[in-house]
Amino acid sequence: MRRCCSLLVAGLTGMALLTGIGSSAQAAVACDVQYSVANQWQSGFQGSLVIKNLGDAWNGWTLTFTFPNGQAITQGWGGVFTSSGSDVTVRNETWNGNVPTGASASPGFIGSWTGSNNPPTSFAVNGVTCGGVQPTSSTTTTTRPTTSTTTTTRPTTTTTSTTTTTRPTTTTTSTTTTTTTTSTGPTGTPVGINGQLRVCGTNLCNQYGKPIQLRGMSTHGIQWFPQCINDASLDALANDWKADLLRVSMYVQEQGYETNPALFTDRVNTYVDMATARGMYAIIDFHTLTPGDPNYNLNNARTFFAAVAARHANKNNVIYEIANEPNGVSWAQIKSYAEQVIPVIRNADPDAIVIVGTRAWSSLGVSEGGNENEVINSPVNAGNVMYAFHFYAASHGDNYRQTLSRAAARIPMFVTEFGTVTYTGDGGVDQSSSTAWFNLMDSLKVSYANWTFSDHTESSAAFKAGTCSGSNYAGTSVLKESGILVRSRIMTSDNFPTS
Ligand code: IDC
Repeated sequence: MRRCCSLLVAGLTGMALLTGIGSSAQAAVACDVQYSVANQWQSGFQGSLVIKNLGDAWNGWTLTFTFPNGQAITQGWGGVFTSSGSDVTVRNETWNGNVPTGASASPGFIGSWTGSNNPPTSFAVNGVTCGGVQPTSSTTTTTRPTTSTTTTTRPTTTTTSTTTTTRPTTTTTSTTTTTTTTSTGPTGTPVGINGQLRVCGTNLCNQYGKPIQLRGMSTHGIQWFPQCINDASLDALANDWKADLLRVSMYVQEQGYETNPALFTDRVNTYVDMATARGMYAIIDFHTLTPGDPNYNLNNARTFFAAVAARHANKNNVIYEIANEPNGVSWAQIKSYAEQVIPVIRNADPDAIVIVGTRAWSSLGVSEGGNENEVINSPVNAGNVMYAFHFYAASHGDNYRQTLSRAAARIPMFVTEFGTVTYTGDGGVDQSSSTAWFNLMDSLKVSYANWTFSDHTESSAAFKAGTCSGSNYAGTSVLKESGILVRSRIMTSDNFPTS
């Protein structure tokens, strides 16, 4: 987005300042608003606002603006949105009301539009007019696919906001590249057989309404091991390992998404397409880890999931995992985060399954002294939702297995990440604990993805170091102990019900 028309208006208010009486000057209000359309489809769009404080510190802010073409807000975040006709008011949330000089707040929203989607006008903060920025013509309209062969868009343009903000505000615009996707997986593949999944009771069910278990692998962080995700490695995963599932692990911090949203969104989309072409299910893992409160990444989550859900809405094999491992945060806060992110996904992709991370590194609270009852007693207020449980076999034994057993009888559970080693991702493979875990997950029909489909030197990685610089990924000669064990379990017959 190119900036234009920026305007600084300082409103000096209060008799004390005007007369020079009194020691505390009244606040000078000055602001600059940048507006951009991060993503747009047939009837909807995602708008982003960056409200920069160019005056004295704000202790609470109210932004007003006017839509010129009858657009309407469907859902907002990073501020409390209300509308009267075309006039929109956005008030700060409790957590972003204090904006020091030079800092910004970054609300965003999903809106509807018809005709033309021109940018809003008359931006004002606390009653004082701000500069507004028009988006450039680089935003394109995505046609929402309705048939099985579709044209979709892939982000190729990155626009980075020029303001310094407390939360990342980088936005992307889309330009068109043609790819072909099909709404059913190739015949005989896991997606070809099972189709669109849904939660039924406490189970994951296929298109025939029958419980199934998906077994597969998680990538390592895609910022670190993209070299391990390629046509040859995924051919081996699908055909040699006979995996049903690829979890695409996109860290948000640690040189991940927040450093380049467009690049990582595109990388995730590419990997999802590669899994789709091979008839595997794909979990899009928003890999929050540190900080442990997923709400820290709420704005990023909304931007990211709006983009990927719109991109994959016509597919039947995409599962969204919205927070990898919450930690040091209450279940109430995780639930609140989930109930704000899920509508963003559902708005674009209404029938997709969403997996919600649980307290204490997705241990259902156990690793911080809790248990599954906090979720059972207060489930997320949305349908088609499952809950994540993670374990590392050399660290987590019977107590954790009993927790998963009890929980799976009450709520839909999905082991989106586990290791055969310790929770460090390293150390010796615990064959007996791992076997007990595999047997338990099989008997409960709980689906799983193993950490990691990479050639990291740590023992949790399936491949020997250096494998990903070669071209052979099949068989056991390229595998370390964990890879050999996990492959031997994944490759056993799925016996998916077909009616
Ligand atoms: C670990 C990786 C390691 C990397 C680290 C960075 O194995 O190479 O340096 O992340 O944070 C989890 C997390 C997962 C961890 C993994 C092993 O979801 O990100 O990966 N683990 O520590 N939870 C429990 C264990």
